[in-house]
Amino acid sequence: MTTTTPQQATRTSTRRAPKRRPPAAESTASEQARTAATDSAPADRTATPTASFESRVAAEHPDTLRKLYRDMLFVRRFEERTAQSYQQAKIGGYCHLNLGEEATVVGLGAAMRPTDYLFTNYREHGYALAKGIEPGRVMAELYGRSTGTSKGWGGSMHMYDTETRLLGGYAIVGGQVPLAVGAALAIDYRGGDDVVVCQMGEGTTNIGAFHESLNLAALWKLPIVFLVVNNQTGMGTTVEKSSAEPDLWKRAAAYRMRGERVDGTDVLAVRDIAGELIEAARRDGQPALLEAVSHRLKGHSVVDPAKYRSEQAVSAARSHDPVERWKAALLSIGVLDDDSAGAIASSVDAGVAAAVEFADASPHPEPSSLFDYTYATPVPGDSRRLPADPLFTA
Ligand SMILES: Cc1ncc(C[n+]2csc(CCOP(=O)(O)OP(=O)(O)O)c2C)c(N)n1
Ligand SMILES: [Mg+2]
Repeated sequence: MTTTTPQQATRTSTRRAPKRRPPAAESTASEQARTAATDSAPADRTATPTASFESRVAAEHPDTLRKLYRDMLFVRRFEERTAQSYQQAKIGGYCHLNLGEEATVVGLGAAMRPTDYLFTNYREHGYALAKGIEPGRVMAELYGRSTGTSKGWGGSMHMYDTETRLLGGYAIVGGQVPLAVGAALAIDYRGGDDVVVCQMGEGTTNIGAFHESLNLAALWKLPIVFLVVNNQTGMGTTVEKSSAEPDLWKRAAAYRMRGERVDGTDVLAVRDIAGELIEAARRDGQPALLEAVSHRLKGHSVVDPAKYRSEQAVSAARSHDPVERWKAALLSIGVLDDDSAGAIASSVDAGVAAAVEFADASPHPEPSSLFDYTYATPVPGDSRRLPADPLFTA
């Protein structure tokens, strides 16, 4: 496809030419590839899977299949243990779990390079693990201990780790989206081929900043993939009750961006399409939106009994359990048997227990360090008043 789209025709060059890619005039091939990809119809891959589940599984090395199972089971058991520790008052504040979303979390992790950046919402423990942060440091952050990812001051919703490039953990719905676009802009300016992935829930697609961010990402051709985890519920509100267009992947079309929908309970499907979109962003600066459809197995947060959910919705969620589904698939093709499944479960349980032990044995942060990490650089006149301090000092 060589026709000039209105988008190309009106693109102005007030911005500095990105270092990462050759100037437009010299990049005919990549421009063509990008235009073709943008013009190709967005796809709902849940409706038309490209290949059968069996043939996709058969194409993988058994070790890969088992590792995906182990990683998903780790997230599952880690989150179950987190809920237990919360009930024991070892963890405070708000706490949201990835139960039911393990295939999306692990599939995405398998598609990203270690140097790619990840921004998430507050439901991020699994993503922190998938990005490669030591489980003990993740649990320690939940426990509010100084060995945690944010030195114990962030808690469940504010994990952050520059080494593995998890740039948060954001409690404000949509707060991460403009920041992620800013990171993608920084990559574009500096050069290099890293990509930003910005995870969010489906409720977030109705926040103004979502639209502003997609617009800029498309206009400036930034290396970013927006991952919308459609667990079909924002707190207690269904996607149909909150979104005029509940096919969220179609929203990409408003920005001439590639949009895809994938079964978020199918770890291989998530890994493959996320990988494709991430590589297109890396290669051509082509941003994309990926909607991963899954089910939230429990309430919005650990204290939510989710009484608003019908029995039908609960049993639908259970029947789409990604970890059980994957285990059954691997057992049926002989990649797992009872012994190997048991060995994986034992090693996962030991890993989670070690994380809890590490967290529990770690010290609480010193109150005097409360303000040390609020800003990256000193801010004149910033208040350092602790809760019990007088309002005014003489
Ligand atoms: C700006 C803003 N408005 C409202 C809230 C309260 N709130 C917290 S989570 C949430 C629902 C978000 O749902 P979704 O984006 O689908 O994410 P999920 O919890 O399903 O992962 C709301 C409304 C908030 N944190 N920030
Ligand atoms: Mg949701």
